[in-house]
Amino acid sequence: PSRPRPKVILVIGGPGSGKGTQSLKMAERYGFQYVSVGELLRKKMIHNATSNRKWSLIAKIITNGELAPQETTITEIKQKIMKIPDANGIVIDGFPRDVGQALSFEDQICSPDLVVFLACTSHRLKERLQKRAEQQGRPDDNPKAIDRRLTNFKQNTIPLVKYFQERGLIVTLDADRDEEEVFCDISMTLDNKLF
Ligand code: UP5
Ligand code: MG
Repeated sequence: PSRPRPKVILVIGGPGSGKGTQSLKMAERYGFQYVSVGELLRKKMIHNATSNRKWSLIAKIITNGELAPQETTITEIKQKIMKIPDANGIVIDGFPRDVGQALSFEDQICSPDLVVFLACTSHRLKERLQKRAEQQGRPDDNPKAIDRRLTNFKQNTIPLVKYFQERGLIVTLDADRDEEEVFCDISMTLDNKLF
């Protein structure tokens, strides 16, 4: 008999809400493959920005904290997912960003099994990103881009969360707490809803 399709979990939340941190923990505990859409786009833009006009434009967009074009993003995700070997599941970090992207993902790739929304106060988001900016320096961790990322998130998140709520796919977790506390809720949710 053919194997069932891997479970697909989407992790959404504001910039600095812990999407990367928690998705990696999920991948480790449940043997999921991990896909960070932001990382995918950043790698591609660094490789291609000097030689390719489309990607040099996208590099500017991302560095300013705006969203890359939807079709490019979907194409990148599709290519990445097709290369993934057999897996229990796939956890996708930082996608979708708005309802249009959600519709396009469902149309072109698949319906998610679960959406995890990491809810966090703006104050906490800023605090975490400022701290990270001092240590690492992602191109979009500057004050202006952080503000753009927060504004974009606020504008798009309510309709997106509502969209997934209406389909009974989303769990909202309080991500304003310690990493371990948040992950404890995530594992309880996954154990209950997916296995
Ligand atoms: N940290 C994490 N959890 C903590 C906790 N519970 N308590 C205390 N500290 C905690 O965490 C951020 C920082 O906080 C880290 O230093 C961590 O140690 C600490 P992280 O796990 O990195 O949070 P995350 O939500 O992943 O934050 P990130 O900055 O990555 O979020 P963004 O949404 O801004 O970044 P992403 O990479 O997803 O997207 C970047 C850009 O790519 C977008 O702005 C956009 O330009 C582009 N993009 C698209 O265009 N389309 C897409 O579909 C996706 C991305
Ligand atoms: Mg991240």
